[in-house]
Parts: sequence; structure tokens; C-alpha cells
Amino acid sequence: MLINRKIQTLDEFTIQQMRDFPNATGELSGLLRDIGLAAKRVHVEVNKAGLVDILGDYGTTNVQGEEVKKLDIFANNQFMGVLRHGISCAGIGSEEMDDIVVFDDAVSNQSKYVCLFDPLDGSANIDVNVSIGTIFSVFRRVSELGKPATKADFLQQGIKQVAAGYIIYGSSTMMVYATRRGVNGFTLDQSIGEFTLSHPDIKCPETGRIYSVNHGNYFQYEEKVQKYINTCQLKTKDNGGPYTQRYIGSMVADVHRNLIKGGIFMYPGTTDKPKGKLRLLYECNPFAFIVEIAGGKATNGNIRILEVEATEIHQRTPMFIGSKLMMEEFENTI
Ligand code: P6P
Repeated sequence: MLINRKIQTLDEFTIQQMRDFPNATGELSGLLRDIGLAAKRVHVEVNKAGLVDILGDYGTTNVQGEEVKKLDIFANNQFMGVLRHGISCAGIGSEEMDDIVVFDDAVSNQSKYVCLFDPLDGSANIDVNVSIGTIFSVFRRVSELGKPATKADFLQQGIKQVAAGYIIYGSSTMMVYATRRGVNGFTLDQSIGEFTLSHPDIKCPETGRIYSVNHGNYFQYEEKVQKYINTCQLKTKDNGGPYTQRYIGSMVADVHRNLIKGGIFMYPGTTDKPKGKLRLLYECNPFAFIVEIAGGKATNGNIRILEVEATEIHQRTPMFIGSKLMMEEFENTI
């Protein structure tokens, strides 16, 4: 019987990557497989959310003051659980938790990495069946191995990430992650219960015709942003257009679409929220790392997202991210 070697599972891919690096300890590969396992468990619950009483508010609010949906808590616990019981992660930070959780056991304290998560981004869309996602960021610890992880392990510039990725729970469930070797996408094959390599070596198209922004805040944006939005609306076939506006209010869905098709996603600061809404450590840094590795760009309107100094776990930042040439046109708007 011929074995179809064309289909490569996430596990096989990460092990192959490890074989290509003889000095690799396998911790990062193991960490990515752990995340894939938790993602499969979240996939099951997200896919039946309409069927069981797992919808609705959990009755609490998270550190952002947002109502917490039960799936948020479930997802947070899944990712924290697999990493706490793995061998690759010393602690995690999460949108759903006020402060970092340091695992502080003999095995975890020897682990080289820490992770940050938005366990279920876009959760306000759960009840209306819009695609939602998990976003994750991986740092190598700066604290002493053998001792518990510290806050400093998490408050690093995004440029120091060793891996970052997301899972999108949509028409299919996909896990996309980047290391410095590239960006690869894996689609969940439910017939075998494995993520299988479906989008090898993802590159962000150098330009595109999609711009994504919440027009409802237009009059709260700074003049430069308003001017760029106006530019997008005035594009014709003679100057790279016409553009189309696509904004679903679920960052993972919006940025994933633009990563694959080309486009620009913007969550600018507003007069009400000068720092914008999106969080640096577990939303903007991971996507900035992924999109830059794929050939795109990501800034806060002034500097690379990956160079923004991290001062606290839940800090926010304006975010502009996408195709290289579209980002450069935005940056050159005065
Ligand atoms: P607005 C979801 O709550 C989220 O954090 C991102 O997924 C999404 O891009 C953004 O907020 C949407 O925010 O203010 O446009 O509804």
C-alpha cells in the first residue's frame, strides 16, 4: 500500500524542522504541538457553541472590562492546561488573566520559553457565528533557567519573539505560525484529527486592494489616517484600484484574509482611545511578526510594532499592518 507522504501533519512538520536543526532541543517543536492539541479541543467546543449552553456571558468581565463569554474561559484553560503539563513553557500571560501565571514547578522552571495568548479573540462574535481565533506569541526566557519565570520574560520587544501564530475557527480550522524560517499554515483534517500542511511558506502579496478599518470611528482618527482612508476610497483601475473595504470586527479573520489576499488592516488610535483598542503583547506583536516574516509591514503609525517597548502585559497600541506597498503608501501619507 502506498503511503501518501504528500500530506504532512503539524507533528511531522515540526519534527522535520527539528531534524533540520541538529542542535535543536525539540522544546519549541513540542510547544507548537502542545498548542495544536489545545487548539483541537477549542475547535470542538467552538463548533458546537450553538448547540449547548456554552454561549452567553460568563457573568464576569475581564481586565479590559469586557463581558467574558464562557468559551473564552474554556479556551484559556485549554491552552494553559497543555502548556502547564508540557515541558516547554515556564508560564503564560493571557487576555483573560489579570497577571502572568508562572508555573513554578521543577520541570517548568527548566523550560526555555514563555507564551502570551489571546485565547479567543473576537469573542463578541461567538453568538453570531463569525470566525474567531486564538493568537499566541512565544519568547525565549531572559530569566535564569531552573528558577521561576519572571515578568521580564514577558515584557520583551516583539522583535525578540521566537515564534508566533494564530488559530482561526472559521469555515475550516487553521493554525498558522511563523518562525524565522517562514510562515506555514495547517488545516485541521477532521477525518484524522490532525492539522495538515495546507499553506506552505505563506507570503503576503506585495500589494492588494482590500483595506480594513472601522469606518464608524472615522471622525475620531487623526488627519493622516483620514487622508489615507480617503485615498483608498478614491483608487481606480488606473492607480491600483478600485479598493474594497472589508472589516468583520474579528482581528484574526481580518488579518488572515489580508495576509493571504493582500491588503491593509488598521486599528488606529482615536480621540477616545489614543492608544487604540488592540493589545501589543498578544495581538499586535504576534501578527506583526507573522506578517513581517511573510514580507509585509506593521507599525503603530510611527515605528515598527516589533520595536515598541513593552511596559505592561495588557498595554494597547495603534496598529497598521499588511502588504508592503500599501503600508508604504500609508506611511508616506502626510
Ligand atoms: P471594533 C475583537 O473584540 C477585537 O479585539 C478584534 O478582534 C477586532 O479587530 C476589534 O476588536 C474590533 O473592534 O471597535 O472595530 O469593534
